Amino acid sequence: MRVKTFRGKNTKAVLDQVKRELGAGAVILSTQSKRENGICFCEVMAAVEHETPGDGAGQSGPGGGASPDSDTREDVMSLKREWGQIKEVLLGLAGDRIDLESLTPLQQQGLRFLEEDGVHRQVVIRLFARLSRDRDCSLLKALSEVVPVRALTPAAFPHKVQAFSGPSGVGKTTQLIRMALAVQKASPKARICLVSADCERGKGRLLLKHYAQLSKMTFREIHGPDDAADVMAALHGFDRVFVDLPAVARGKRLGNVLRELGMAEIPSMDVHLLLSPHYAPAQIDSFLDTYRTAKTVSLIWTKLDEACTFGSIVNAAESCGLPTSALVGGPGLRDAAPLTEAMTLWKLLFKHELPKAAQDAPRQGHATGQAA
Ligand SMILES: Nc1nc2c(ncn2[C@@H]2O[C@H](COP(=O)(O)OP(=O)(O)O)[C@@H](O)[C@H]2O)c(=O)[nH]1
Ligand SMILES: [Mg+2]
Repeated sequence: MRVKTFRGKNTKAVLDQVKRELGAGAVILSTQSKRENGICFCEVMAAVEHETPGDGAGQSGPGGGASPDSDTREDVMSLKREWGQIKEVLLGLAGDRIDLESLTPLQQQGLRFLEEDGVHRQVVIRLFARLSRDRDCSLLKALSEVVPVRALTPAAFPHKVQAFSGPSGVGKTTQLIRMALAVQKASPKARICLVSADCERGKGRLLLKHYAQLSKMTFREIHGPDDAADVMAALHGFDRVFVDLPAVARGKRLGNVLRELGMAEIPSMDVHLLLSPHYAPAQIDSFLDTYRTAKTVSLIWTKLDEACTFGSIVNAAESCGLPTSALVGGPGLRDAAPLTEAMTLWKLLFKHELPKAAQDAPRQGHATGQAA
């Protein structure tokens, strides 16, 4: 949900502005007449369910220009706090009605284990409800409905442009190189281009350039819309293009960054979001909010080797509905496994067993020779 505050001469002028910017579906949250430095104006807070193209979070001043504002962020935080409190009450009521004893001992043990491992109460309640409704449903089946799996292979994500997003240091550049090398190994003749759109941070850019040179792949940089247009014009010359996206600064969203870089219009682009289970739950919620775009297609979990609980993998999937596509259990180029089998994920969740490195796994997607 996007919340914006608009200001203008009078209510009608502001409501017209709300309609223009957020569309007819906007909901008015509050209307106030205010006075600042002797000037009277009207202030309207409005919300819209989905982000509209070209829209930036912020506040319109009396002059009409939108700019991020701490008041608006405060309003959003207060709405989130209120919603959190309402949710707590509802969950408390639902939780009181959970009778784990009505499930099989194995299901009870599974649900208790998930909750101890950090899976939110609301997800446990959802799983309980599913198991209670259908006595033949196994816990793993119920779980697979909450945490869908789609292996990070070219066949499962056939779009030519594959981009990697996520916070700084999560493992984007490393994962991009892994994937590019895997595609090259499976299809040695594939024409591959590595693109760094994270040009502020020299280290990642140089690493990509280095691997591109070593592996005879093309290397490009995107600093702004002109570079993005060049890459788009050259797309037909490549079979696969891998893009390293920048981490998003506080208060911004990836959608805005893609627009600023001129990348929002790149056709057939899949964006993967990399996260690590060792981020705090509130941090993961915030990253999901910041990095989710219309082009985001999967979650990749990295640094599993540094995490001690994995419940956030379930929570994030439940909250955003995106499939999990790969698990990364170490810094090495062979430490990642595309999730070709949901069982790998269940072993991680219930046994804390790290996925086998790509070279050890017998039938991992990248190595099976699927065409780029
Ligand atoms: N322990 C561990 N380190 C990782 C993993 N993935 C990446 N790294 C390391 O984390 C650091 C940051 O990775 P990088 O790909 O540059 O992150 P980026 O800033 O998101 O591009 C590097 O030293 C990587 O070797 C992982 O799964 N486990
Ligand atoms: Mg990087």
